[in-house]
Amino acid sequence: MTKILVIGSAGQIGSELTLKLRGLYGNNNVIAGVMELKAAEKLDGEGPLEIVDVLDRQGLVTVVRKHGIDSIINMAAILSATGEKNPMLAWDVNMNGLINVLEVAREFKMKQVLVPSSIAVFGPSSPADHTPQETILKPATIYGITKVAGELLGDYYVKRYGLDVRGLRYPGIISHMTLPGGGATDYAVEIYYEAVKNKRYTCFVNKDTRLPMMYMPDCLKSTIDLMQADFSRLDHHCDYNVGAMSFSAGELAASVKKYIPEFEITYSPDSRQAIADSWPNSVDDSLAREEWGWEPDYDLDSMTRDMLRAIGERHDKGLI
Ligand code: AKB
Repeated sequence: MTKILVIGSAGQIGSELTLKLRGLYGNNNVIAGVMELKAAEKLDGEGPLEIVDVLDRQGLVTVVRKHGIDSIINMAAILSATGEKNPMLAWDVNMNGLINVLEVAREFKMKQVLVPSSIAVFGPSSPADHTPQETILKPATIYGITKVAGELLGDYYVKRYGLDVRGLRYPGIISHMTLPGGGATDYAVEIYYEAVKNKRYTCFVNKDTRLPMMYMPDCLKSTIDLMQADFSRLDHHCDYNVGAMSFSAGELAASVKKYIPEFEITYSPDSRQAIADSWPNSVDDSLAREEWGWEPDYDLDSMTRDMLRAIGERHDKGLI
């Protein structure tokens, strides 16, 4: 039986992925790696929990030995907006953290490493619509630079050491269990919370800003589908485009308004506008569809209904 360590288990994707994997592989076979214990409330009592700082290679080795870890999912990263505030921190966590994970995986001859990439690998000179898998990668953010380097590094470990490293380029991920932390796509989550709580939202990108987005159930599905794909069928390894939906901030607001007619939105773009403007409107994910059968389930309105239902229930219980 495989033993998976999820680093960044308290984060937006890590928290839900850890629970999903525990459902698939058994609670004791999925170890939650968190930076601090209090960040892991949602995972409490569900299975093993360890303090893992991706920058502490020796600490990582100790956890790997203790649990007989044979696969690592590295969700620890500094995202785009936070990265622009602290570029050296982004470089340190995203690059030195990744090298630690890859080196430990190599040393322990692990079965698999999964390292997410992002649409942030693209930049202003990449084609904006239906952005191809193979195209110009000249990102405008430090986060994007680390993600391009991370994809190349992962591919290098596949070729040079025969390590099974995989990754996919997440679009903006929308979810209601754990808030995202410091990305330029965070408005697409905030809007739902503010619509439920206050019936109004001031959006930090303008109405016409269009980005690729994905609902959490599809994010989990794409991640697990790629993890479980037959390695011999993969031509690419660390850089799969995965699309689900693409909408402007105005279209997102219109979708919310269908279910909360009194909802009002205003637009007040800040420094995150430039980051969003440097990313694609939509991506071409035909390779993921061909190589490992990728297919999303949610569109904008089905996601909106589910987000408003889930956040509304928590609001009614006084939990948010
Ligand atoms: C961010 O906004 O930085 C992330 C991403 C698209 O990778 N959500």
